[in-house]
Amino acid sequence: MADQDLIPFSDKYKRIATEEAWAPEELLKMYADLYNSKTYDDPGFDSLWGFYGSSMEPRPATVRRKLADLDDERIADMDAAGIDFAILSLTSPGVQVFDRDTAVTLARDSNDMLKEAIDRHPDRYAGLCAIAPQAPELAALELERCKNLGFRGIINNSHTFGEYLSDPKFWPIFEAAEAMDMPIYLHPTTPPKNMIEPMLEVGLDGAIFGFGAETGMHMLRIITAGVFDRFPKLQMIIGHMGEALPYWMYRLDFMHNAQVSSHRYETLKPLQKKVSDYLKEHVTITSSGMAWEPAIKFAQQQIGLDRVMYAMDYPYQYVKQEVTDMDNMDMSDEHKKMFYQDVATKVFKL
Ligand code: 1DF
Ligand code: MN
Repeated sequence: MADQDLIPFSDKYKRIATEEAWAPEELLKMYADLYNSKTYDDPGFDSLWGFYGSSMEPRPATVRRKLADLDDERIADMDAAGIDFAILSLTSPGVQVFDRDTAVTLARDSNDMLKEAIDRHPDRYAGLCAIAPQAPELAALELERCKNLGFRGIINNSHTFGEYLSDPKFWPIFEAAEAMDMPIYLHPTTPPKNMIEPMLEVGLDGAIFGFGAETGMHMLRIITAGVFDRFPKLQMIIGHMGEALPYWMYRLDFMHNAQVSSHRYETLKPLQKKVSDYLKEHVTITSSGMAWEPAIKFAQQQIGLDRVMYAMDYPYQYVKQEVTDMDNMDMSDEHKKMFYQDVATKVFKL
């Protein structure tokens, strides 16, 4: 690679990338096997890993290779893009498509592998703890183990078999996350079977749109279920500029109040605060896959400068030009440092 292709490290801030995916080789093989077995009825999984798991097109083949590498290629890519530090998390759907026992074991093994990589590159990586929501009480125990291993938060790849963390059966996970002061990154996956069809039939189920629609709804379900009233110290993170929620805040507040006060739904209950207040007080947003100055500034203005941070979404969106675009934002160095470094340092206690 020619030198002029390298983006130099900045002396004004450390660039910390906060939604960076990895996967053990064995997990990639398990995804391919699960797809080929035709025993798992999940069109979203088939759409995602039927493609990324085996396609020989350049993009999926490169993604597979980069996902499994935690050493030379990944560090070289970070160096070339001027990324100082990466928060690594198990790629979507993580362990959330396997039976309970398999998922619990896989989460634990992948956390151990990630810990070893962090120990090899402690100045470049930190990690998020993978959990199996299929076993909420065991997930809470794994969190405690992860905390002791130095993990900085939790990765959850949205729904598990069409079930959402708004269901109280998952709340031991929130309880443990709050008690251990570990933020939960709610990362997308493809929508569940009963949501995906109108998107899938026209190719809109994945990262182009379906991911965001499903994950934004998941975050809303967590808010409207009263999770943050029950766990007032809980902190969460969502990518892709907040999965569109910042742009919706006005209408969310108006309509939530309108429906609750007219008792329209048994399931939509009064909350202590406005929907938008929970976003401002409990959610940090990352720029993963959305290196777009107007959206970043809007979120900084509406959610808070201390709640918007940088992410690249490696290896799915490894575009060095994005870092240059972010460097060139019409924004003070102080605020750029918050975006690239300070918010992540605080959220993940780096
Ligand atoms: C894609 C994008 C796939 C993201 C991902 O995990 C993912 C993609 C399987 O481009 O298909 O995490 N993303 O976060 O935008
Ligand atoms: Mn991602």
